[in-house]
Amino acid sequence: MPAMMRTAPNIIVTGTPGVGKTTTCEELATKTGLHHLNINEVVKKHNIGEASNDPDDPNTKIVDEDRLLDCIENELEEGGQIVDWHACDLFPPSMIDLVCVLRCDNKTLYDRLKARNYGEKKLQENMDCEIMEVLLDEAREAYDEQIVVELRSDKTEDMDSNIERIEQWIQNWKKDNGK
Ligand code: DAT
Repeated sequence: MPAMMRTAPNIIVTGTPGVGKTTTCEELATKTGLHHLNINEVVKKHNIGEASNDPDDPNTKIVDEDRLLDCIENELEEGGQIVDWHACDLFPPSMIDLVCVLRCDNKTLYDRLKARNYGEKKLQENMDCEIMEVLLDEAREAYDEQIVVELRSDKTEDMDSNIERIEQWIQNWKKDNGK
């Protein structure tokens, strides 16, 4: 469905676990009235994640992406979704208006993941993911480069300015699309 049919834009907030997706999305949803579409919650609610076989990491779920898309298709069509997920290339580009990739410096991310009691292997995998810019590459490959923005999320001030910037972008989108 073309963007102008949507009531409000669909925005993906992605990045390595711990960069600040959920905190950013929650505050953005409160400030803008858009809906925080937390994919972790969707996976739980519809029971579409299978436990991985990794004995070091029994809590990580492998998600059936086709079923996930079926579950959220209506919401994406309607628009006004802030999609919170650590992957982004499964969402159809025609339904996405902006992709924000949050980034975090190594030391800060390490501390945040440590505070979550991640095991050494999972911690290292996620650190590698951030260092190798995996999510940024994924976003740039899946979407038009013009709609992909990289945002630092090291400090509280970063989060505040990211939210302000996205709020402003939403207002402009609405003006441009006659909403
Ligand atoms: P994610 O959803 O990407 O896994 P989160 O929103 O749960 O990340 O944030 C992880 C922790 O880090 C949480 O305690 C909030 C904190 N945090 C995230 N981004 C931050 C920032 N820019 N400034 C200060 N704290 C931040």
